[in-house]
Amino acid sequence: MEIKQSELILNPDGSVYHLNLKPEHIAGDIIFVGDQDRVAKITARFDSIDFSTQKREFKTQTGTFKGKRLTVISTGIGPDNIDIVLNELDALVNIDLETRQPKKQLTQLNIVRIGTSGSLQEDIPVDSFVLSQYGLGMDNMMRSYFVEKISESPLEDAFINHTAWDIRRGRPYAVKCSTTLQNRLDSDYIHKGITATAGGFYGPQGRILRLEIQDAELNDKLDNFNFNGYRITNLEMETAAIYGLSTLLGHKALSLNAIIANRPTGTFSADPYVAVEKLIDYTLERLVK
Ligand code: R1P
Repeated sequence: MEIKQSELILNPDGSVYHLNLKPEHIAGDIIFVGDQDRVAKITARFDSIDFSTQKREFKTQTGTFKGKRLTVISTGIGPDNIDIVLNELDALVNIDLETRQPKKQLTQLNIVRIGTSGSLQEDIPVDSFVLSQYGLGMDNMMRSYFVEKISESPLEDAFINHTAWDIRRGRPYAVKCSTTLQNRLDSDYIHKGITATAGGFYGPQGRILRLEIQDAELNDKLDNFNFNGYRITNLEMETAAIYGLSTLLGHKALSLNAIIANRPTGTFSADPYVAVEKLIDYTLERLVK
């Protein structure tokens, strides 16, 4: 069935609506960052850049690093943007944009997020790195899809019981990372665990400024949650949605975060850019290994 113009919107030049990309503009290995300024920080290390574009918060550059073709794209902030970025990237490889038909032969992308995040554990200090073995979405974005086909319901149930989760906030969803990418990008000194993903920065992440929040104890409950030895290491805004949509669409995804804040101790990195730069170097070297 042909996908209608209103459902898969293309720009006059044939590129996908928000990302302004055509199929030839992207590599099979894609790095996601939140901040659009982080894109150039990564591609400054490249041998060459052969494509650049930007629309709104979605900046893309494709080039080669040590001979490997890589695309870097900024997703902006939050799971709503992940819905746009992943659906449009998938359309670039898995939908014939001329005939508007899904392809029979599907292409699998490798997606690695290089993000920043707040730690929920005292022993995961600022300037350390976290690899997300699971994304735990408290943001509901994936509930528009059948995420339960691929999500980890025992983990979700344990989390709901532990936090006395108010179901009016929607059922949290838990999705595992790609173990293939984990094996490529892991190392002993990287902290590992569950990354909780919130749909906002203040109330949804337990920050109280002037408004009362629905569960002021939520961060403490996240901090002491344990599921079969897995604890919640950190809290940010994209990982669960990336894992959910990538897995449903048949792509591989892994999220790495530089810890720039420690919520239990109330500390913030003296220079968050240094940790991000180190994580960029680490990730690029592992991707070309
Ligand atoms: C909030 O300040 C933003 O920073 C974190 C959060 O997930 C959110 O996107 O990640 P990035 O630095 O990758 O954007």
